[in-house]
Amino acid sequence: LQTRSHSVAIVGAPFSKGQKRRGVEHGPKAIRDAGLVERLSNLDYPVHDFGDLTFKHLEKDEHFMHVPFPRTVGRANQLLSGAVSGAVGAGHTCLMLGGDHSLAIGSVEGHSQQCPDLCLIWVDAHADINTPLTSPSGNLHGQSVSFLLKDLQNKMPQVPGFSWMKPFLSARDLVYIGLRDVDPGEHVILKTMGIQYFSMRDIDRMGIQRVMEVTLDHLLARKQRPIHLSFDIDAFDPSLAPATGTPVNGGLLSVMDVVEVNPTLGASPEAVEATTSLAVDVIASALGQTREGAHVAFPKITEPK
Ligand code: 4U7
Ligand code: MN
Ligand code: MN
Ligand code: MN
Repeated sequence: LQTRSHSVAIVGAPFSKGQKRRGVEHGPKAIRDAGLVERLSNLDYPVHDFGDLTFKHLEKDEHFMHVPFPRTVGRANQLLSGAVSGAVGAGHTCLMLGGDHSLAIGSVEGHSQQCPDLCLIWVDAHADINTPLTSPSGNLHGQSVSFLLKDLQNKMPQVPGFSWMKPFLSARDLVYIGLRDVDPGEHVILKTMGIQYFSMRDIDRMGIQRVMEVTLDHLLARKQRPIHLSFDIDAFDPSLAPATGTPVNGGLLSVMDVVEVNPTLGASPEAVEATTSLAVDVIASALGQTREGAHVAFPKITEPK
């Protein structure tokens, strides 16, 4: 019957310029409205909601090659980086609510300011590791990881808006879970860099329990270190739900992103609600909620008088 050693800081990032569909900027509000703070409080976490960041759209922001809004996305990530770094520096576990997945650039970068030895678990249907030169769409939410990896540095052009950061992550400090839609260029990158990944097919064959064991062994066997969990809601498959229960068991989860929740895309209010409550479920699971129930706040079995 312990009390939580960590508090959770919520950082909302209502930003959508890393891709072409609007609506994903409403993600933070939709996830909060699905009862996030109450769920975290029920898990006995002190919650510090830092509110939403305010992002500017830059007026003069020409495409870079076929990449839209590079400066706007770069600036947004610079702002987010500071917020995440501040929250982690203040001792919180940081929960970043997106917004589109380009925000992982600033979130992971800010985390690395405080924890240079972090490792990254990327749960997603997509690898988001296109460079601007391999990207079929140009969209930066499909390129986030390429901005983080040291090993890709000589394949990356100078994208305007990103001169504030340098890549810092090694390929061996990254594991993907849930891949089922990888572009040809991305596949070459994954293979040549020797990045560990588990596709949906691997999960079907190995089971999620084994996948998590191998993932954590790959990342933590040499030393214990902080985990950054970047969770794209489009990864969702019911079999993945338990995937996130594990990282926290060692108390290591340091920053979690929950991105790509777009409440304007649901076919009905029910479909939207199903998605947002899944988002809250996955956050609660990652922060230690178990299916047998939370049992941190019940001091003693009640006795008859
Ligand atoms: B998300 C894509 F081409 N790979 O690069 C691309 F299929 O953050 C999709 O994972 C990227 O949702 C998806 O545009 C980005 C495409
Ligand atoms: Mn995705
Ligand atoms: Mn993604
Ligand atoms: Mn998406």
